[in-house]
Amino acid sequence: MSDVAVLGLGAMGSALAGALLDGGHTVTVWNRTGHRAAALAERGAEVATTAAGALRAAPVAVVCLTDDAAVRETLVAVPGRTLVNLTNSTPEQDRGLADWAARRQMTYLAGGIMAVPSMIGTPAAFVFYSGDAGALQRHRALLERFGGVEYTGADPGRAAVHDLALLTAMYGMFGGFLHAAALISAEGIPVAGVEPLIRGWLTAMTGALPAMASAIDSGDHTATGSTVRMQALAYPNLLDAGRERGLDNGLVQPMGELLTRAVSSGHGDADLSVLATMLHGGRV
Ligand code: FVH
Repeated sequence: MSDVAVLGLGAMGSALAGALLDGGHTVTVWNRTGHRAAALAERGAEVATTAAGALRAAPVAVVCLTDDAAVRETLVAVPGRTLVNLTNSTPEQDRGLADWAARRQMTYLAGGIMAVPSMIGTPAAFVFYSGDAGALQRHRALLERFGGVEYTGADPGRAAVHDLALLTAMYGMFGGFLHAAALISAEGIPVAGVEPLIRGWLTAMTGALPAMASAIDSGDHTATGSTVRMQALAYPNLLDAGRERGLDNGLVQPMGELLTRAVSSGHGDADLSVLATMLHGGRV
C-alpha cells in the first residue's frame, strides 16, 4: 500500500504528487493519459493503470482534475477510502460528491487550492478544506506538504465558497488592472512604468477592506469619507475615457451601473460597502 494516491497529473496534480514525494511519502499516481506519469515514476511514484487501481492502492486519494464532470467520470466506489477532492468546484458539486461518497462508505474532504503549481510546498500556498474533520486530522501531515491547511467547517460546500470568494476578489483586481492597462497603453504610455503605481494604490486601498467587511456584517454603511454619490458622479469619466479611446468597457461598466442604482435607491450618502446589499437585491 502507498501512503497516498494522486488522481490527475495535470499542472496542479503533478505539483501535488511531487510535493508528496519530496516529503518522503510513498505515492501511487494515475492520469487518464498515461504519459504524464513518466516524470513522477522516475522520482519513485508507483503508476496505476486505472483510477480504481489507484484508489485501492492507498487509504487516501487526492483528486485534482479539470472539473466536476471529470471527477464524476473518474471516481469509482472503493469502500473505506478517503477522497480529498482539490478540483475547482461549486459548493453544490462538493455537497453532491460528499453524498455520493457517503453512500459508498467513503469519506469526503473538499478542498480549494489557493496557489499556482509553482507555489505548492512553499509557505505562500494554502488550501481550504471542508467536510470530515476526522479525515483532515488523520491525513493532516500529508496535506501540510501542499501548504497551509485552512479548515472551514463540516459542511463540504464551505471550502468551495471560500475558494470561489477569493478567486472572485482576484478576478476583480485583475479585471481592474487589465482595463487600467488598456487605458494607459491607448495613450501610448508603457504599462510597465505605471504598474508600480497601480500596485501601490491597490495595496493602499486594501486598507479599506476591514471596515467594509464590518459594515457588510453589521449593516451600518455610514460613510466616513467617500460617499456613493461622489463616486457615482466621478465614475462616468472613467467610462467616457474608455469609450473615447475605443476601448471595450465590459470589465468596468457593471460597477458604474451599480453605483447609479445605489443612488437612485436612496443610498447616495452611504459608504461603498452598501453595494453589497444591492448584490443581494436589497434584501440584506
Ligand atoms: N493550475 C492552477 O494554477 C490552478 C490553481 C488552483 C487550482 N486549480 C484547479 O486545479 C484543477 C486542476 O488544474 P490543472 O492546472 O492541473 O489543470 P490541467 O493541467 O489542465 O490538468 C487537468 C487534469 O484533469 C484531467 N482530466 C480532464 N478531463 C478528464 C476526464 N474526463 N477524465 C479523467 N481525467 C480528466 C487531465 O487528464 P489528461 O487530459 O492529462 O488525460 C489532467 O490530468 C482544476 O480544477 C483547476 O481549476 C489549478
